[in-house]
Amino acid sequence: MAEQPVPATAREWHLKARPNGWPVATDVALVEAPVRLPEPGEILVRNAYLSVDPYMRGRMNDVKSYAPPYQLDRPMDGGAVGYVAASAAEGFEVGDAVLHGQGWREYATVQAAHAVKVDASKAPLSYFLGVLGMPGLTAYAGLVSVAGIKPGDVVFVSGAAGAVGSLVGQIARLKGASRVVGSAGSAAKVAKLVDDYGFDAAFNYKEGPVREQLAKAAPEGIDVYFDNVGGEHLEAAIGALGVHGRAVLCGAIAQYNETAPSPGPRNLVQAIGKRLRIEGMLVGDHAALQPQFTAEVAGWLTDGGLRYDETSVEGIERMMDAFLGLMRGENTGKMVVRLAS
Ligand code: NAP
Ligand code: FER
Repeated sequence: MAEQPVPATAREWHLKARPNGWPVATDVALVEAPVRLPEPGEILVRNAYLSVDPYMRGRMNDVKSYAPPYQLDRPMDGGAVGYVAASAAEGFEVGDAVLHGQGWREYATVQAAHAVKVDASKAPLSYFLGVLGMPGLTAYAGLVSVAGIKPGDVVFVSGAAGAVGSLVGQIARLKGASRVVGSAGSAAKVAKLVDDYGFDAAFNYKEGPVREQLAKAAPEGIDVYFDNVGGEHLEAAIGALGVHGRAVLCGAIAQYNETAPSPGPRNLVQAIGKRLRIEGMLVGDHAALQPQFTAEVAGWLTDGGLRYDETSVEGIERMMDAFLGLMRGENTGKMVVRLAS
C-alpha cells in the first residue's frame, strides 16, 4: 500500500504538574508537536482509539512503582490501537492495524518490536484495548490463575460494571461459579449486572454499608473476592469470605485520588483463622496465559456467552474528561477515546 500523507504536526497530552488529589485541568496540556517519521525498525501509527485506565492516575505521581512515573512536560503514554501510516520495519505495511503503548497522542512513532499486529476483521479495533486486551487478560488471569476459580465457588466482584469487573463476573459464571455477586455505583449499573451480565445479585455501594448489602446478596458468604476498589469493600469481603477463601487484589480505585494514607482493613486478623489467601496481581505477570485467554474469550464473544460494553468519548481534546469520567464512574464497560479518522 502506498504511504499515506502524514501531517507535519499532531496533538499529544503532556503532564504539566503532578496532581494533588483529584487531577485538575491545569495538570495536563494538549500540545501540538512535530510528527517524527519512522527510522529503520520503527513504524508511524495513526491512532484510532486511545485507552484511559485507572493505573494512569498512579503514574501521574512521582513514586517508584511497577511502572515509571509520567515525566513532566513529556507526552503521557498508555494503550492505543491504530493504523500504520508509514513503515520502516519489516513485516509492517501501511494500513496494518496495531496495538501499542504510545497512547495520549494522535500519531505515534513506535519501535516495531513494541507493537503487535491485530486482526481488525476478527473484532472491532477498540476491543483490543478492552475485552481482548489488558483488562480482559486481567479479569481472566485474576480468576483462573490467581483465585484458582473452581466450579461451585461463590464470587464477589467490586467495580462490577467496569471493564475488568464486568468480565470477571461473566467469566466466573462461565467457569462454573454457583453464585456471582457484584457491586457498582448506580441503579442503572446494578440493573445491568443482573439483566445483561447474568449476575445473581448486585447492589449499589452508595446506598448503604457494603458489609450489610453483601450479607444480603451472599447470605452464605463468599469463596472468592475480586477487588477492584479497596477500602470499605475489601473490609466487607474479608468479613464475608469463608474458610480458605481467596481475595485477588487487582485495584483499589477508591483510594487513587486520596491525599492521606487510607486505613487498612480493620478485620485483617480474620485472615488467620479463616486461612485466607490474599494476593496482589499485575496483569503483566500473566503474558503466558495470552493464547489461552484469547482463544477462550474470543470464543465466548462469538457464541454470545460473554457480553461486552464500551463507553466511547469522541476526540483527543476530550481525553482528560474521559480519564476523569472513568475515575468518577461515568463509564459502563471499558472507557475509550475515539479519534476522528
Ligand atoms: P473501570 O472499572 O472500567 O472504571 C473504574 C470504575 O471504578 C468506575 O467506572 C467507577 O464505577 C469505579 N469507582 C470509582 N471510584 C470508586 C469508589 N470510590 N468506590 C467504588 N468504585 C469506584 O476500570 P478498569 O480498567 O476495569 O479497572 C478496574 C480496577 O482494576 C481498577 O482498580 C484498576 O486499577 C484495576 N486494574 C488492575 C490491573 C492489574 O494488573 N492489577 C489491571 C487493570 C486494572 P462505579 O460507578 O461503580 O463507582
Ligand atoms: C492498576 C492499579 C495499580 C495497575 C497496577 C497497579 C496495571 C499497581 C500499583 C503499584 O504497584 O503501586 O490498575 O494496573
